[in-house]
Amino acid sequence: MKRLFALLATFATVLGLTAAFSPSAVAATGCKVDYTVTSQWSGGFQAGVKVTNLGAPVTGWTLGFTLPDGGQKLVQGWNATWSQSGSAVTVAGVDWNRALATDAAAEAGFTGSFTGANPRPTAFTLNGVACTGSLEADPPTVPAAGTPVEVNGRLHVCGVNLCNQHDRPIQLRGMSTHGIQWFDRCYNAASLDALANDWESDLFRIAMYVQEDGYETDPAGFTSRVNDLVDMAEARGMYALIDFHTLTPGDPNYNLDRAKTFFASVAARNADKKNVIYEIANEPNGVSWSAIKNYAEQVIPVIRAADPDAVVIVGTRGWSSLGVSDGSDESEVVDNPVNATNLMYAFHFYAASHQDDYRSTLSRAASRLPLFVSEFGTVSANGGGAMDRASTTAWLDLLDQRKISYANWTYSEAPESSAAFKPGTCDGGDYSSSGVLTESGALLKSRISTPDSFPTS
Ligand code: IDC
Repeated sequence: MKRLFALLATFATVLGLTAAFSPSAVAATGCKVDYTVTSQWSGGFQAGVKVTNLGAPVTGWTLGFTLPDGGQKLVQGWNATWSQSGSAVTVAGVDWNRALATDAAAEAGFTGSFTGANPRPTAFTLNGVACTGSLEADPPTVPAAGTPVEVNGRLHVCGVNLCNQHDRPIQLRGMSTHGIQWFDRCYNAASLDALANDWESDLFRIAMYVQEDGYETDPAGFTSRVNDLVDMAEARGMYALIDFHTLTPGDPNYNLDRAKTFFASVAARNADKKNVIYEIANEPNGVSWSAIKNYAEQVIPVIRAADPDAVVIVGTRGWSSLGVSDGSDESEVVDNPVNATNLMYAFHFYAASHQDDYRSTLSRAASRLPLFVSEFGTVSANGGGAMDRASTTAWLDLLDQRKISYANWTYSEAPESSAAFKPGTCDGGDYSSSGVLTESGALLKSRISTPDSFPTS
């Protein structure tokens, strides 16, 4: 009886794999699989799977593998169509990664739950052929020539992703200024050169506080400074994220008139640029999602009237936590989205304060909503305290897997552990040597400066 059951299970597995073949797919003659657990927490994990086709080119691929014991389950996958039947997992390529030339690779990932140990899955197959191959070394990836803006051009939202001019998902990695009313002197030719050239940053977020001696005290002056910083980012091939940094009071409607005035002006002035993204409310707090949505639906048309194509980011409830910090979750947004296109939702976290429950919300929400981590810290939510390297690494691995863009708080010399530079750095002209970096700055520079893999076709 037990034997028969096992036989039936094997048969079902084979059927499951076969049924998922794309009709035009050709069997691959060999393959190699790299399986990496990128983070693990109590009862859950996240893993990446890279399958390299060592055989003839295929026009469609289906990867199969077996989860090691009854306790492991697929929760959610991305960059492919994922399904599980018993212990057999089937992963089928999607439109943009379906064809695999000889030696080409496709990458996908998933989150899973587990009990007991969490060993590697077994019996990897590509179109039914066992993946036993290995390569001496991975072929070198050649980053596309050109600056991030040259390679990617004008951006748009595609499904839950941020897409480039080739309509392919990309991730932008970069840094946020501190409040420009306080640390303006840190943003100059030398520091922007360092960000573009040494950090190889894709993104520069311009945090323009509205209160706390910010925009409300000098609308014309702050508008003009933001525009100058947009130009400085553009000249270096970086995207500029214009952040209307509302924080206290937490209801963005308090600043509705100011937002309309500000965005009408910056959107008209920057409409022809390819590098501008608008973030209309930094961190709503103490306010309902419906009030935030109402604000967004009044500000977005003002931007669209002047600049119809740009991507807009809207903050979410509970300090842009998708509601988690208020005891809610992303369902309030999924069920009642902002009535606008080309829109992304902000998700912010501080790695020492926000951990597994926030990560699982992000993992879940990322397949339902276009998300942009327009601000995060490696430290506590007050901007200080010890850097949490393990949590920051788990977060950044997750964002990399999902191609979720991010900006780190802060590219500044503020006397707090979230700042990338040591106090006094902005007195001199050196933003490049390792001696000027804090622990957080060194970690972020090492993450951001790895080569981008922007698709170019
Ligand atoms: C903090 C700054 C700190 C400043 C404070 C009040 O690091 O120097 O005194 O704001 O303006 C956020 C906010 C961001 C906060 C940051 C750290 O978007 O403005 O900056 N933080 O507390 N959300 C979560 C954390």
